[in-house]
Amino acid sequence: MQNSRSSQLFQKAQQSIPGGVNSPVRAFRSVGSDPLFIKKALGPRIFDEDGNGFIDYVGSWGPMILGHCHPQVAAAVKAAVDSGCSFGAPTELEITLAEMVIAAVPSIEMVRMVSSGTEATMSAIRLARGYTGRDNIIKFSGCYHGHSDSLLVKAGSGAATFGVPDSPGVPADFARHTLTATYNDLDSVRALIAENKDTVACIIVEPVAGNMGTVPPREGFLEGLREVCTQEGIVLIFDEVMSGFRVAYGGAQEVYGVTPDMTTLGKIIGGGLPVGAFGGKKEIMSLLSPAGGVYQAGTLSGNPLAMTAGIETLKLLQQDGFYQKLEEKSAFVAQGIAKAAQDAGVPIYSTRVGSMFCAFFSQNPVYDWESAAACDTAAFGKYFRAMLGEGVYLAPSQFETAFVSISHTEKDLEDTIAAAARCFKAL
Ligand code: KE4
Repeated sequence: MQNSRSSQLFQKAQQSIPGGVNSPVRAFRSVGSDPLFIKKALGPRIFDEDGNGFIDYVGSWGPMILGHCHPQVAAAVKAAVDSGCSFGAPTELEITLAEMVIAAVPSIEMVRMVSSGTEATMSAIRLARGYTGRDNIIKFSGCYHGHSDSLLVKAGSGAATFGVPDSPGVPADFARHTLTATYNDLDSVRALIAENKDTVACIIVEPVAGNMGTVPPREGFLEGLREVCTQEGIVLIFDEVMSGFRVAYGGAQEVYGVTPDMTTLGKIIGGGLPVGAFGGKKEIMSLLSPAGGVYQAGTLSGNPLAMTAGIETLKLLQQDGFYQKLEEKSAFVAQGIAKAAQDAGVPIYSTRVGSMFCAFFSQNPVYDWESAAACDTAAFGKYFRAMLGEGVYLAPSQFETAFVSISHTEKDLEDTIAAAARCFKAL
C-alpha cells in the first residue's frame, strides 16, 4: 500500500507525532506493515482513508462492544454537546453512571471516575498504599495495566510487543517496589509475599489476561489470590479495564465468582469516549480526597459527554439476552478460526473468554507470559497481513486480544472464518 493515502498520512504523521501515532500498538510495528489511517466506522466495520472497509475485531481495543456509531449512543452524545462539553463541576450524569456501575458490580460500593485505564490503575494503587501504609505491589509478567511508572515493569500489550516490558525512564527506585509474579502460578505469589512480609500493599491482576494475548485464569488461581490477600491484609485489585462489562455485565468477577477489594474499569464504560474508573469497599474509597487524604484529581474526570456515552452504552448492555447473543457469536467465530487452522495443519492454541479471543501461533498451551512469548510472532505477522488483505482487521500484535461486538452479523463471522481458512492455507 505504498502510495495509499494511509501510507502518505503515516509519512506525514511521523514528522509531528513520535512514531506517527498517539499510542504505540497502533503503529503496526510488530506486524511489518504501515498502519491504516481510519476515516470512519459503523457497526462492525472500519473504513480507511482509501475507502477500504474491514470487519473490525479491535473495536478500539475493547470499548466498542455495541459496534461503532450505535445510533442511540451517537444521538445522546450529539444532544449532550448542546448543553456544554465540560464544566469542571459535578453533574447528575456522574451520579447516574456511578450508580449503574455500583449496581452492576456488587464489590464496588463507591467509585471514582477518571479519564483512562492508566489513571484508574495508578490511582487504585496509590489508594491501596495509603490504606495499608505499605509500599510494595505485586503484578504479573505479561499483564498490562497502563503506562504509569509503577506498572511498566514486565508489562504486556505494547510494552511486550516492542520488547520494553521494563521501560527506560522508570527509576530503579520506583521499579523496586513492583514485584512481579507469574500469571496462573500461586506459588510464585506466595514466595514473593514470604520474601517481603507485611510490605505488600496490593496485588493487581487482570482476572482474564488480555495483554499477552487472551489468557484465562486457571482453575483456583483467582480464588487463591483472594485467599492469600485476605490472610495477609493485602488489597486485591482486579484490573477489569478490558474484561469489565465485556465478559459479563458484572465483569470477570461475576464469571469466576471471586470478589476483589477494588476494581478498575475503563473502555466500555466510556462507550468510546475517555473514561476510566476505580472503585471498591467504602472503607477504602473513603480515604480518597476530598473525603480522605489520598490525593487524586482530573480536569476532565466525569466529563458530561463521556458520562453520556457510558450511560447509554450500559443501558443497551442490560437488554435481555445481550450477553447470550454475544457468546454465541464469539464461540462461532473463535471455533471456526481454530478449525480452519487445524484443517490447514497450522499449529494454533486458541483461547476465549466471552467475546475476548485469541489465536496463539504455538504448538503448546499458553497460560502465562513465558509460554506466550514463545509464540511464532513472525507467523502471526504473516497471518495478520493476510487477513488484512482479506478485509479483516485484527489486533496488530500476537500479544493482544480480538473482540467481537454485538453488531457482527453471522455473515461477517462466516466471511471471517472463510478468510482465515484461505490465510492459514497460504502460510
Ligand atoms: P488506557 O490508559 O489505555 O485507557 O488503559 C490502560 C489499560 C489498563 N488495564 C488493562 C487491562 C488494559 O488492557 C489497558 C489498555 N489496553 C490496551 C490494549 N491492550 C490499550 C491499547 C493501547 O495501548 O493503545
